[in-house]
Formats: sequence, structure tokens, C-alpha cells
Amino acid sequence: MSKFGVMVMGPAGAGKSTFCASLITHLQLNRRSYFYVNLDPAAESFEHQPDLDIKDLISLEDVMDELKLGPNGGLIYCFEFLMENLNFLEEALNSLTEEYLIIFDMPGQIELYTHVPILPTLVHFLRQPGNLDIRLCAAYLLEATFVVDKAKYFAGSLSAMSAMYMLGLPHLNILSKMDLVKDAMRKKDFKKFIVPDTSLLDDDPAEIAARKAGIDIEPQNSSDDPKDKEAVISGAVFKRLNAAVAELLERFSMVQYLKLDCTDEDSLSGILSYIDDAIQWAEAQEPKEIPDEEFDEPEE
Ligand SMILES: Nc1nc2c(ncn2[C@@H]2O[C@H](COP(=O)(O)OP(=O)(O)OP(=O)(O)O)[C@@H](O)[C@H]2O)c(=O)[nH]1
Ligand SMILES: [Mg+2]
Repeated sequence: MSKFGVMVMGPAGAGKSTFCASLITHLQLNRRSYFYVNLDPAAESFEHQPDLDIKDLISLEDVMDELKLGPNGGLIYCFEFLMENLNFLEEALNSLTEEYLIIFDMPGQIELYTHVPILPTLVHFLRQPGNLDIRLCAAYLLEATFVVDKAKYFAGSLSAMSAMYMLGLPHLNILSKMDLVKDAMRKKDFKKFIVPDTSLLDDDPAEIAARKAGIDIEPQNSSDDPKDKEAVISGAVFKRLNAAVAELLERFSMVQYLKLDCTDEDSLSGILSYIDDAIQWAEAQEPKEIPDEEFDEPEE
């Protein structure tokens, strides 16, 4: 019997826990079963109480106090500890049926998604056939406000792609907090950010004018002095770096975004159907018996 789950990931403050809470409220309204797993050892308050909380295994505060670690080192320690105690997850999740959507609320430390090999091990454990056998997908959240700063937007898109490669899961990229940009940006302008590509860099008026005039904008740090090479990247070099990242994203055509507005039921319902599709949840459901009263004629 398969189980089904979604791992909600993304940088700090991207809106992961808020999305988990809204998704749970939406599932409740639609009479669907869920199991909420908090894997952020620093998370304190929740709109919906987790069904399983990593803090019952290990808390970041204790780790930082006792081992004199900082928050990031402490988090890595907590995850290494979880890896040594995977029965904590196994015991809680083992009896869940295919009706349940298991929602993993992840921490926001970006290093967890990019440079430590802990998450691939965790994902492998959760998906392993014959063991928990969870059909899992990733929901990677990035704040929609990032589109205001293109460098930030491309860097965020690159981190989403990095998580996608590292985990090898069916992967949804989601621009969260859409309510914050809805009024500030025209729909047509925002549409360009749904699939990152190099044309997004075309609308710098100075650059367009320079290109039209056939002028090559020279990098500011073009000297051979090693001290200059160490200097902060800026000006044309920075633009070229952004263009290279944009080209990379475009060439692989791997990143595309869905829009999320947690205050809008239709938006949540749309995201949930993408999750369901990615893990093929509907296909595994037993046809349910409809209670007789639902067939009753409405009273005049
Ligand atoms: N306007 C708006 N604010 C949001 C939305 N989602 C989250 N926020 C706010 O953004 C902040 C961070 O939200 P969280 O849901 O805690 O983000 P997170 O990704 O879980 O954060 P960490 O777990 O600390 O990495 C909070 O102040 C939320 O109220 C949203 O859809 N719209
Ligand atoms: Mg959170």
C-alpha cells in the first residue's frame, strides 16, 4: 500500500508553514485526510498542531545550548540526529493509509537544499519500496516579491533547480505571497516571470539603448589586479553573470512557476491538484460509498 506526501521546501521566510496551514484548512474543508509533520526543529507556533514534530525527538534550542552550535550548524546536527533515528518517522507514518496526504514542513536553511547530502538520504528512506513507500513530491516555494530584484529572482530560481537536481523528486516550483505583488504589478508583466528566461533581462532601458547603438558595456572590474578581481561583482560583470544564470535556466527549461495566494481557495485548490497529479494520488483512491442522504431530493 502506497502512501502519499508533499515536502514543502524553500528559503527562510518563503511562506512554507503558512502554505502548510492553508493547505490543511483547504483539505479539512474538502474532507480529506492529512498528516502534518513538522521537520523544522526551530519552529515554535503552528496554526494547526503537527501530528508529528521533530522537536519531540530533538530541539534546536537544546542542541545550540548543549553543543554550543549556531543556528545553522545546530540544524544540520538535528537532521543528522534524525537520520540516525529514522524509526521516529517510520513508527508514526507506517500505519497511514493511501487516503492521507502527508505534509512535511521543512526548515528554511538553504544549505539543507544545496550543499549537504542529508535530504537525498531522507527522501530515499521515505520513498523506499517495501518500507514506507511514500509517493513524494517537492513543493519549492519562492517569494513572488523576488521578481522585483531580478538577480534575487534568478538566484532563487537557481536554488530551486539545485534542489530539483539533488532530490530527483517530482517537483513543483511555486511563487508564494502573490497577494503582495498582485496590485503592484500588471498581470502581463508578471507573466514573464513564470518561466525564467534571458528576455527578462532585456528591459533595462540603458542596456537596450547601448545594444541598439552597438556599444559593448565594458565590465567595471576588468583590470588584471588580483585585488580588483576579489572586489564585489558589479556593473556589467554582474549583468553578464545574471545573463549566464538566466541562459542556464532557459537552456534546461527546468524551472516553471505556479502562483500561490494562500488567501484564495481557488489558488490552493489549483496547487493541490498539481500535487495530486505529481504523486498520482487520485488513481490510488478506493471509490467511496456515498451516504444515502446525499441522494435525497432537496426539500421544497
Ligand atoms: N502577505 C503574505 N504574507 C505571508 C504569506 N505567507 C507567509 N507570509 C508571511 O511571511 C512570514 C514568513 O512566513 P512562514 O510561513 O513562517 O515562512 P516559512 O517559509 O515557514 O519560514 P521559515 O520556516 O522560518 O523558513 C510570516 O510573517 C508570514 O505571515 C502570504 O501568502 N502573504
Ligand atoms: Mg516555517
